[in-house]
Amino acid sequence: MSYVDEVIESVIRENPNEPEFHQAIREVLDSLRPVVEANEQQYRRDALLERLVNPERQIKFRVPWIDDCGQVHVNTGYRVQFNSAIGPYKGGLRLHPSVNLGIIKFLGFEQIFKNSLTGLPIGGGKGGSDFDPKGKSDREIMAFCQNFMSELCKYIGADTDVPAGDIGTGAREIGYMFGQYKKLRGLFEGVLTGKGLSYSGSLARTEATGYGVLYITEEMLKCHGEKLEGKTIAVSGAGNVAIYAIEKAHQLGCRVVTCSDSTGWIYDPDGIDIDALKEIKEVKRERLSVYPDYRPNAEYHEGKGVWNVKCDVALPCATQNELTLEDAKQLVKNGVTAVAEGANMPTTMEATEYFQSNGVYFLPGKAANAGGVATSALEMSQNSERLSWSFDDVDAKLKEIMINLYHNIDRAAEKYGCGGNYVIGANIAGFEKVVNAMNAQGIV
Ligand code: NDP
Ligand code: 2IT
Repeated sequence: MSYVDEVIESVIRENPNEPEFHQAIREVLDSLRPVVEANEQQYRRDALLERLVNPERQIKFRVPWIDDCGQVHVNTGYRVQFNSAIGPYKGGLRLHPSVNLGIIKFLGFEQIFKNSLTGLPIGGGKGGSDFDPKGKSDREIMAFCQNFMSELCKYIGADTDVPAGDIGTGAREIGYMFGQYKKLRGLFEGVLTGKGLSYSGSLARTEATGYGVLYITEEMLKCHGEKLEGKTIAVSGAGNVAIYAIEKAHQLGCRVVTCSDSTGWIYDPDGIDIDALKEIKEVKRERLSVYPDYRPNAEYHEGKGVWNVKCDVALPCATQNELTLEDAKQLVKNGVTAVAEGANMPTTMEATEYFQSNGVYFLPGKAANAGGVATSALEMSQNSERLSWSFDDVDAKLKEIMINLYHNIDRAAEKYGCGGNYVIGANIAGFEKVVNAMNAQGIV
């Protein structure tokens, strides 16, 4: 059996009941086959792949907190410190009832390669909790965040591990966590990114993931002789990534006709009204069902459905495995030409393969959504030098990073005879830098 297959099998055997983690491992290792085969003897001797697929450390802890009625609840907190070969662990904190160790491990594993692709010195990590922020009061959110940080603060630090936002963790949660870290550790340092601007956050971090998705998609289309301008786009999600992907798409002359949340989706033939969407989601924290109150021409539908709408470009920006083979077939039938993953692993493996074999340009999340963590690394730089850069400076750096990233994965795919396959290109390019650093640092 090949070394890659042996390692995939051992991961499945040793980590049962973690399907998302298996999926991420399989996708990455499958595409690393040409590199692994070329170095098989050395990699086997050094147990390189075993070291890559096993987190350096995984922390699991109890998070008790008190609700507004005086009832105590207990959630589970996680931080998986996956790989620090190229820098301090870096990656978001997900707060969602679906969170379990396998989901955090899949996200942490992906983060290693994504962070490597940014070209910046950040290792891979991820954390979160099965706490559900929906419907909670501000005080309850604060109580949870403070108790979560009371334990997490023992394991993180500006030069050790720097968490940030992800699903369910936005500026409000980061603020409460930062306050608690500072109180317990007595340190005002860049221990979290996505901080508010009044306490050393970075301009453009809020926008970065969504903007980055559009910058890289524009560059990819340009290199294939096509223009992004004028395209009709379907977006899923209505959170941080989706909102700023829609905003940038409109700035670049596209029309985004859909968005969604976990209860339903919107079709707005005139283009999603970004001010209304921000008001609903960022200010009032409401469901999308109220969107037609702002835009009488728009339709609200319960359940799933954004991928049935005719579009040129699809940007899944909600969650893992939200775009299935059936959805991919419908999108191809409707003439989609490009798909870029704003979320982490939103496209199932079968759907990805269907896009690729039907000539759709496909950018995987670890490339397409890397602008968020890249800008987090820029926030770390600003914190280290105790300076704040202008919005335009950060945005220009973000754009440059996304353009370089595209060319880097494009070259890697070409080098291994898989031109245009950005899944392979991203995995190989991300892997090469991490392996180089792991080899240089010995068996640790
Ligand atoms: P938010 O919490 O801001 O928004 C998430 C959106 O996705 C919401 O509209 C939410 O709907 C929807 N959603 C979440 N879970 C589900 C689910 N199980 N089924 C259906 N819809 C769901 O998160 P982000 O925008 O920050 O994150 C979105 C994706 O992007 C995630 O995959 C995340 O890992 C990834 N990502 C985020 C980055 C960042 O900087 N924030 C950077 C790179 C990737 P509802 O509100 O109803 O739950
Ligand atoms: O998935 C991701 O890249 C994020 N949630 C952002 C991580 C970060 O550290 O900014």
